[in-house]
Amino acid sequence: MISTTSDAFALVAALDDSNELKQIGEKILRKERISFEDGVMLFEKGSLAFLGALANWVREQKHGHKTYFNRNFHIEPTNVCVFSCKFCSYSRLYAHREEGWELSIDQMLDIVKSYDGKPVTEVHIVGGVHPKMTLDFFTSLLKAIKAHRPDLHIKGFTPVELDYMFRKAKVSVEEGMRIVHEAGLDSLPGGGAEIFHPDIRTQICDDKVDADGWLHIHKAAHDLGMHSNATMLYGHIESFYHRIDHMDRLRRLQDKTGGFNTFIPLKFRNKENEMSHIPESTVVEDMRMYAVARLYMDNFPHIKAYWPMLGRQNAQLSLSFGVNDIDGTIDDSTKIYAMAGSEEQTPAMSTTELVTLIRQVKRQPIERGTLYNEIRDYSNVEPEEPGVDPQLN
Ligand code: V47
Ligand code: SF4
Repeated sequence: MISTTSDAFALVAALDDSNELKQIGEKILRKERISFEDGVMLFEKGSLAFLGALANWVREQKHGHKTYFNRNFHIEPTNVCVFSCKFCSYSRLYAHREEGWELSIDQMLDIVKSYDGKPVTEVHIVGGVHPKMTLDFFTSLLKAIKAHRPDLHIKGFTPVELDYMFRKAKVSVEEGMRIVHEAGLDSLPGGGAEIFHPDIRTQICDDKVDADGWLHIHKAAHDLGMHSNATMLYGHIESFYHRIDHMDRLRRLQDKTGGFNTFIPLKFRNKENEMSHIPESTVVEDMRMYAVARLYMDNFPHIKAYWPMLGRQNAQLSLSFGVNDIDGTIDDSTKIYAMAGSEEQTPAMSTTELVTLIRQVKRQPIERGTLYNEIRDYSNVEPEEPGVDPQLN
């Protein structure tokens, strides 16, 4: 571990003899913001060791060894979708909707009820865009969940789903956000962002909400006091320039609102989709991605590795490359990544497994709520010991 800033300066000097990279490294260690060009340069020229040392330093300055996870489950209302994103392995076009699934409000409420008495704190609701699942349908769902379990944090719906619902209901973004918030929606997940730059977006997901529409919806949520996350789908046809452009748009909105909690780089997985001919990124590229994200997104408190997509060992590795959050128990309740070819075909981890995974790489496991309120520090809890923590599932 690099304990002091002077150690870090020495390390940066030793690791790289390119003057340009050294200057960027020193800027970071002085806690100055790096520029767009600096970001592209880090991707182009930064070695894994250089990026990793800096990103780990930033991570430890912000969070020490703390590594967050939560106890959550997903509800995927439908995989029928009117859109046709080329990277999506999960959706079935509306024209073939008999091949997909559509859950009723009662079925979704039954999923929530199946967690009665279990110490989950969050439900993550996300799915395809089904023309029959309207704003009214989802406000009824939100109200029903809140009536049943008021303390369960509902993180749900991407701007792709919200934009479609609001348009169909003929309400403005601001009005629509107010309606869903009042019905019980607590925060927004990060999905649907993909790559904002139109040169790439028009090639991979031409027909859904564009960058400005995505950012507008998150801004409207932040203006209501809600928090949200942001993702980026990387490792396909985008260049380093497009990745920095994407992060820069988010960084600028965050300067205005401060409403984002977490940035989540999502590795493109290539099974069973229209982009299957594109090879997946290597683990080295994945770690470089996390590291540059930590260095560029200076105003985002947290960087998350989503373990169902990355796999458990790579999620552990990412904790040395700027990541301080590995999402949650999930409970085998999402199909998005299994269908896209992830190693994790039935993603579920008990709290014991998550705690062990974090401890194995000498980090401090902290259970959090969705908004990063600390629920429990597992540093001194022996989860394997029977009887110590009756709540461990
Ligand atoms: O927007 C779809 C991605 C996202 C593929 O906010 C794919 O806490 C890789 O956003 N390869 C939805 N990725 C999931 C999401 C998310 C997940 C976990 C936590 C949070 C959070 C948000 O899944 C989509 C898209 O970018 N995706 N297909 C694929 N083949
Ligand atoms: Fe539909 Fe989302 Fe798949 Fe795109 S990524 S096709 S919006 S389910």
